[in-house]
Amino acid sequence: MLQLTSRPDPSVPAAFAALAPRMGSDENRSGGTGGPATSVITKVKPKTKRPNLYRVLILNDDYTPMEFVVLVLERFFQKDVEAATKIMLHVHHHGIGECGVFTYEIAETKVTQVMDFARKHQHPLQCVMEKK
Ligand code: TYC
Repeated sequence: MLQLTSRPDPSVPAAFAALAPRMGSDENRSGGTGGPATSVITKVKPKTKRPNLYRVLILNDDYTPMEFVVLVLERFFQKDVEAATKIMLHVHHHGIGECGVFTYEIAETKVTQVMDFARKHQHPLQCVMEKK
């Protein structure tokens, strides 16, 4: 966005802008030097940023019961029984699979919840996160 400084600068809080000496309409033409009128062009950068996203993955093992993995996917990843079964079978056959994609703190919480739940039930199920 291009903007002339004769308009309020959105990056300067109003309280500070109010402290600056006000220029009369003739003063702004030359700054009192008798020189030509000048304008400073300011670029205002839009400040919205997309968050970093993380995949939460579960790993296959030989001991965790299939029904337990389906329960994990239903309980912590809001999957219905069909979607959960499909992910569980994908992991069973391919070794790893995606449970969901989340911002950092949510992904970290999911990993902790799954690991705590698996440990409590004495299953070796592993859950990890990776940056997308
Ligand atoms: N391979 C396990 C079994 O045969 C099932 C399983 C699926 C375990 C997915 C972990 O993330 C997993 N009982």
